[in-house]
Amino acid sequence: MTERRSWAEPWKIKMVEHLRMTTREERLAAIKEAGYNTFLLKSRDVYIDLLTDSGTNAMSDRQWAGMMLGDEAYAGSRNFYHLEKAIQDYYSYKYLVPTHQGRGAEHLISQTIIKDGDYIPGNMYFTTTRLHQELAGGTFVDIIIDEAHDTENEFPFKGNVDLAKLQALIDKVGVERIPYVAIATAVNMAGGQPISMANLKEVRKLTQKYNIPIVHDMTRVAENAWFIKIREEGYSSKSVAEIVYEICTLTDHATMSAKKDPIVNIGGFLATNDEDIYRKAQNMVVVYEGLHTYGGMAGRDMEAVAIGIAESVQDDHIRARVGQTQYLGEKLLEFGVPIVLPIGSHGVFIDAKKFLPNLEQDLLPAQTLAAEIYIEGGIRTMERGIVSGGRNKDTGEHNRPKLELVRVTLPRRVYTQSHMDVTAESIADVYARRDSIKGLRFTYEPDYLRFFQARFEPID
Ligand code: PM9
Repeated sequence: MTERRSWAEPWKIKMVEHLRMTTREERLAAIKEAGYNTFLLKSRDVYIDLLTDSGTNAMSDRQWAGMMLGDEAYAGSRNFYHLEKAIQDYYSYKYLVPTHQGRGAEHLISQTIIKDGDYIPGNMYFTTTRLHQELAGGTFVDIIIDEAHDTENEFPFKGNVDLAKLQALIDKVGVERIPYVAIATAVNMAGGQPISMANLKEVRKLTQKYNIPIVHDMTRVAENAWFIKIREEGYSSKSVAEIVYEICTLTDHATMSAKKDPIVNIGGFLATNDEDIYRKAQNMVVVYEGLHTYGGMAGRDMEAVAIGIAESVQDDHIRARVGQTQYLGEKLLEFGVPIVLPIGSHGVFIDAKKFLPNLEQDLLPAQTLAAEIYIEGGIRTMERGIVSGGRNKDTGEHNRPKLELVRVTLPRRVYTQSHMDVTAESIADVYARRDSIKGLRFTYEPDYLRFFQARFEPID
């Protein structure tokens, strides 16, 4: 008997998509043309695309079959009712308002609940979420535990809320200025770090005392549930599906980018237990997204999401999904590459400050590193540091997140272990020549979510 059995993906490949290899010269030209922003590269110039796990997933044969059952009626599509049932059965929420993707739902909830001058405490910001809070007149306040800002701290639940920070904010601004607490599962900007069930229950207790609702960013809830299953006492014999359901019952409203956990290419929704919020959001969705029984999705898209939700909470699926991330992370650690610990759920996050210690934050180390990783092996990753942090909405100064990271993100069911090996080796080669790497500076900076469209040039 071997001491340890390997896991393997609970699927096999039915169709393949060819990848294009490029030369170093071609990549140098491509990244220059893209203003050293990996978001501006053409996909055909990318070999292994680890920019994001958002909408880049491979759907199953069942999901593709479901696409053929698309009921493209303008109103009352049967796929809407299937999706509504999936959200009730797997996530416990009563009411569904579909949207084209996650930020559509963020827009609806922010405009529905936030008033000018409000504060929204949350377990770390997310780019689109915070912008929608700000556009509605709110100010985001970070209440995540300090451990989350330390890339070397191996605390198993770095997505936890610091209850003292939450209480301090309530005492300072008053409960009437806090429309809700924003709780993300598998906290993206912290490195895909989970919140524990025990901590969520504490947050629930405190917020219920003050009658403050919880808005759950459930984009990667199943991945969070996996970590609860393997790390939290009392949960090892529960299924991921049971844990997901329990998490959701501890919250009031939820926004979902279905492009992640539910393994589709487009879609999202707002879900809630509150009839009043539901009515308001349902009315608003017809202004910004589409009728309330499709909200920007085709019937076939809703069908794929409904089937994907059921697939996403299967233990075997999540074990392999998170297992692939762990595999890549361990490979990078073997090469000595500094990454966020513990290894997260949906990607490996490289600590660019440690990787490029000679570059101060104003020289945009994570942006620079993402460009270098592309040049080295045609691998596309994403900056998650000062560029993603944007500017303070009141002072106009750069927000300076403590974490200056490059996210190497894994689409679901898309790449093989060999792609992970090539990725790790390629990043190790950049690490070997790290001393010669110089920084970047902005040449163009858009007003909103600048990381998507900003352009840069190398500093000589
Ligand atoms: N996340 C990601 O790559 C795609 C856009 S930002 C580069 O991680 C959370 C936790 C997300 C998220 C998107 C959204 C917005 C909300 N919450 O992209 O609008 O990770 O579907 O969702 C991205 P949409």
